Amino acid sequence: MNPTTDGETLLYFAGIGERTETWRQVFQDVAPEIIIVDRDATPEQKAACQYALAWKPRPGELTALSKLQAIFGLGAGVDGILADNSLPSDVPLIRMVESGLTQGMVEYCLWQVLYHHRRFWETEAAQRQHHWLEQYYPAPWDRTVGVMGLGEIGHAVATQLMSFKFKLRGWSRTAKVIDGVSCFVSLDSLPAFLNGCEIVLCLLPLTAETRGFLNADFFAHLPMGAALINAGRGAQLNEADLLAAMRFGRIGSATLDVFQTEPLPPEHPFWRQERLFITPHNASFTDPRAAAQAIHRQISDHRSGLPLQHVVDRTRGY
Ligand code: NDP
Ligand code: OXD
Repeated sequence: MNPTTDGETLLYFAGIGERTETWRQVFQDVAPEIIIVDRDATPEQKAACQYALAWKPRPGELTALSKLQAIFGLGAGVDGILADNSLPSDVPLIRMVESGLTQGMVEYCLWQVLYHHRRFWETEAAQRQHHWLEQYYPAPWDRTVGVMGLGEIGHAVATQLMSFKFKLRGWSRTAKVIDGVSCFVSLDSLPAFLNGCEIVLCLLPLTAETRGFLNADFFAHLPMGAALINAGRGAQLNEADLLAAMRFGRIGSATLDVFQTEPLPPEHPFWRQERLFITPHNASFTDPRAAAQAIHRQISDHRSGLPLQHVVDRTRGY
């Protein structure tokens, strides 16, 4: 059901179709004054929307919203929204920052770092053979783990890994100081960051600079047998280069949550690659209730003349 438009706060939902009702319900509970307008609304109803909530809008979809004052991304990554070349350039785009999304990523990264650190697939395979495997692994303080991206999520992940006493490195575009993490900055320091990095986690946004950047050159800086965990975006990875690096043993094991094509097609060679672990882009989710609360706060602030938070810098791309 779409609303009348007089004097109301209207939020256009350009998200994932089957979830519209969930979001409508959540907004009704959390912020009843914000009315969800969906794709089936009339052109007049759409034109009256002051705000939009989007994940991968259809090209041109948001240009119909002539009164738009801000676009909220449904996720932390806004590449699916920026992919629309007709996106109004003067409307602020806000990425999702909410504690449930961050916490899910922390859980996922911790799980996967420990999985590769302890090579748990070996004990799983041994169990299937009824074999009592003698397995040895280094102490975490002898294991170097690198976190690429030290933003909202990368910083939280690095902090959690620190409590497990790994030798931690971090890499970002601008300089950071994080207690217990050796921080590296920009492309110039990438070789030094990767040199000796046994487990590397990619938590970068997809931008012009990061597209295709997990490639043969990148892998060549890692020690033999390194583990790669990519929960950033699939387009950051050169998939053929990863398969070659795994055949050659440069990459000993990998976990991928994100792919060039999602869902990953059944015939994709990744499904058959040994020691390559796949999760279906579910490292974390935006929690609708927490997100509705965050958007409600932002809209209230915006309406009172306060600045919006987490606005994407369109020139940087994140
Ligand atoms: P932030 O914007 O808070 O952080 C991004 C980090 O990446 C920053 O530290 C930034 O550096 C760094 N960065 C960006 N570009 C470069 C570059 N060219 N070189 C080096 N460092 C760079 O984003 P979030 O932490 O909230 O999210 C990160 C990404 O995680 C999202 O964009 C999304 O793609 C992915 N994600 C995936 C999910 C999943 O389920 N798989 C769920 C949630 C997020 P600086 O600090 O210097 O600006
Ligand atoms: C995100 C995601 O960017 O879920 O939030 O991928």
